[in-house]
Amino acid sequence: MRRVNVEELAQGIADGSRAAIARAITLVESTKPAHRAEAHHLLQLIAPHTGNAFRVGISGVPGAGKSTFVNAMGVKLIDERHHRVAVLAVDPSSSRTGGSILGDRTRMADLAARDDAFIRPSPSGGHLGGVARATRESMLVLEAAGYDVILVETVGVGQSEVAVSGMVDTFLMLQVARTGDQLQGIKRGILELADVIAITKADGDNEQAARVAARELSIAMKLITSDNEKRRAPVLTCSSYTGAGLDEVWDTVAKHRAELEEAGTLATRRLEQQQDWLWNMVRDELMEALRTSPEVRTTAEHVQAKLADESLSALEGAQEILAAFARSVSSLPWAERPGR
Ligand SMILES: Nc1nc2c(ncn2[C@@H]2O[C@H](COP(=O)(O)OP(=O)(O)O)[C@@H](O)[C@H]2O)c(=O)[nH]1
Ligand SMILES: [Mg+2]
Repeated sequence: MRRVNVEELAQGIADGSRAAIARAITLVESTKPAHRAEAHHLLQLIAPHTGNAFRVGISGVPGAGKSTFVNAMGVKLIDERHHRVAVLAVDPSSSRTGGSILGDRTRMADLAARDDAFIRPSPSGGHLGGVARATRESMLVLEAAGYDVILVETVGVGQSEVAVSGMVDTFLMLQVARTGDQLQGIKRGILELADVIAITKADGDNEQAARVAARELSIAMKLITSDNEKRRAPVLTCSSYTGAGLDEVWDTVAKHRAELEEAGTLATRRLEQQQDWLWNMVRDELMEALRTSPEVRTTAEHVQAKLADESLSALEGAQEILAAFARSVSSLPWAERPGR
């Protein structure tokens, strides 16, 4: 990526230029130190124009119908409710050439054709922390560009759910019912993150099974939430094919957000998210510095060799590696340099 004029980029975002938005997202996705510095500057410039969107997480096991749902719901929100809709994804396993994204692209063709939609696939590769950071910063770019609904699709394998619930206002969980089969892929920890649950593909032969599943899950949610103060997530059914139930799902999702706002908990929730992010970023930067430090690498090789011939304990080895890290810290861009 060639060098960017960050002020110009911020202006382009404010003007809603798709090219500027795409470039800004590419910039915040980059992990190169020079790009990170530019990204920080950019995020500072756009900060006053962020935070105004309704941030919604959408989760469910692969094949649950998330992308099809996002397409149908996104089109509805634009055409009928006059929103501007941005779609992001958190999928640490994805690669840009991989099948899942191509699949998503075709499943979201109707939405992609709308002027008021912006769809960005998950940043590829890397660890969850990096992907989540890029997604969160992309969300800020899209808010500054005037998108007022941000849908964040996640892959439904656990950790990415937790990351996404840490960046959205309302978390919508999609579930599928299979005839004669109990609900698949339900983990209690994940269900507890859900603010609203929808059983998808409630159409044709599957409609009845979806209703039964919704009833069962509703009862299960009662049990899960009975032991704490947590509000019980409502369970609905919908079909992205027929459109049945989509309005109810959105109304329920919007109601959750409205309740947060009325209770004053939206601000609290976002502040808690900021605090989590603060420490996530500190942890990520530290791990990255540790991973890339030449001193640490050299020392680690020694330590591992000594561990192998039992001339050193793990405890002593850890101390040596930390000492090597401490010696290298002063050369890091964010390290304070006392006495200068
Ligand atoms: N019958 C029916 N099939 C659906 C519906 N939504 C999605 N599907 C199908 O389910 C499969 C998985 O959908 P997809 O959106 O890619 O799921 P994702 O992996 O959760 O993003 C595809 O073959 C879709 O055509 C629906 O509302 N009704
Ligand atoms: Mg998908």
